[in-house]
Amino acid sequence: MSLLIVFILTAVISSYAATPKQCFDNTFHFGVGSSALQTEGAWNLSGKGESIWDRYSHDNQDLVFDHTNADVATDSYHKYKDDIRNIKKLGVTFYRFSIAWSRILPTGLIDEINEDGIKHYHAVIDELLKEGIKPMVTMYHWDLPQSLQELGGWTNPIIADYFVDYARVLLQNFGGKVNTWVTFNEPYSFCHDGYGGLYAPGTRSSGRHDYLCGHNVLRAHGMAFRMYEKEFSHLKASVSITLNMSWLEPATTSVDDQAAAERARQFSFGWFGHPILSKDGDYPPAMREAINRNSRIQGFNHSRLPTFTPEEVAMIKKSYHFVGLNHYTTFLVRLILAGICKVSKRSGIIDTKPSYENDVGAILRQSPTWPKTNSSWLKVVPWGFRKALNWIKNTYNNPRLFITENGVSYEAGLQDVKRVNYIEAYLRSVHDAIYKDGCNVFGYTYWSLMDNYEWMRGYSERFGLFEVDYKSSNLTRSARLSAAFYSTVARTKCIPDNFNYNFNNDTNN
Ligand code: GBH
Repeated sequence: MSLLIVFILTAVISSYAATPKQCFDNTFHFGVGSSALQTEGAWNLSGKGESIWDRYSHDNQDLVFDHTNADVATDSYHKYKDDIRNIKKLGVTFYRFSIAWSRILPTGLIDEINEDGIKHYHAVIDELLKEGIKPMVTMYHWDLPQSLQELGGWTNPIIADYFVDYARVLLQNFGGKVNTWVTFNEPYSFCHDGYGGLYAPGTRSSGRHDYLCGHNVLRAHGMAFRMYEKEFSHLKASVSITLNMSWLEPATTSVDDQAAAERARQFSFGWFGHPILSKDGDYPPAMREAINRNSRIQGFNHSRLPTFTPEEVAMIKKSYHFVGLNHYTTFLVRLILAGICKVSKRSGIIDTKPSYENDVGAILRQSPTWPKTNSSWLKVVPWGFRKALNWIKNTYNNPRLFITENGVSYEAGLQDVKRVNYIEAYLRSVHDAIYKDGCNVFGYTYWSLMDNYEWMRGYSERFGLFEVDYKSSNLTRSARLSAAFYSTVARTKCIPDNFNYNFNNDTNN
């Protein structure tokens, strides 16, 4: 009996020793991320204009889960030095954060530049550079100046010109110090959830406003990228866009569900990925066909999906130096023939209401066996990450990818073993995608540096490596166990096999 135990132990130990440690190349970057609205606070200080999230959270308290707003958030507008000290402690090499359009241009337009806003971001960037941390700056992380929303926001084509004006102001002022730029964070989310659903501005026009938004965001991105090439290429910066992709796995092996899953991928990542990354450009054919057909049946004279001119297709195609990817979770996809039905008065046949969901013709759910987190939409499915990376590799000829967000929310508490396990499992999946499958991934960003304002979920969901004590008057930040774990990864570029659960946990304010 005891011999047997010794034998098993030896086998287990030697199998551990035989597994090579998973390490990333020395050139692989590790960092952490955040966004302006979710952290800065100071929503109306020093000349900042109102954004759509300021307006929406003030006017619709009942829609925000804990009835909060981002007026103060983590007060990073004032506490950015503390934040940067924490980033420094992690030993990561870059910080991804966003600039608030309405802090630079309070009305959204360039006739009025807020010098205090410019000064503020210079101070943040200088502090990062002083500490040897590279800034990666997102130009737009959902916080549109409210005055532009009054013109229809992203549904009005003129906004693309205004965005280019804003992007130019950023490059003129910060281009000498920042060499990695992301034009947009997750257009899928702010167009579909924002214009098609309940996120700000909350127009709830699925299958119409969200497509208009996506169209103008693609134009704005392409135009900003070409403006960079023409006016700022001497800076030798990298300009990218961040797209999100949940892995979409067919719910069954049936041909219908396989096709529905691929169509759902084309409608989500492909909506923005195909125009920018594919050889032919323009919208994915599957998306064009479904929306044109449904629009016709529904009695529209024009497709609800707008059309690019050939010049626009060419301008948008290949408008990137690398692609940013946000990935969190996986869904199972099943075909639906008709979602919300009505009988068409014109044709008499069963018809669907105009909506994105009915255009996709698929229904998404998650397996009850997948581990839960503190976000209803986020289940722990590490293998989905590897599949998503491989799908992008195979669909778009292996573009250079930078993971701009990956992370998880759990309940408050510093002993966040579950978050450590999530990061470890997802990183192993990324490692397999790179070293076994040849995916071209060159960086990883944990979301988020610290707990912050989670949009419609207020402060109730916590994604941070650092915990924020919202009850303390100085919004104390404290390192979680996961901060220690991630710090080990960032410093050694290896996923530790035997993680030593110790970290210097002095808090600072
Ligand atoms: C990212 O979006 C954002 O870029 C980041 O700002 C955010 O903090 C982070 O995720 C964590 O949430 O409420 O069921 O309708 C991730 C994509 C899109 C996922 C909106 C949640 C709403 C799901 N998100 N979605 S639901």
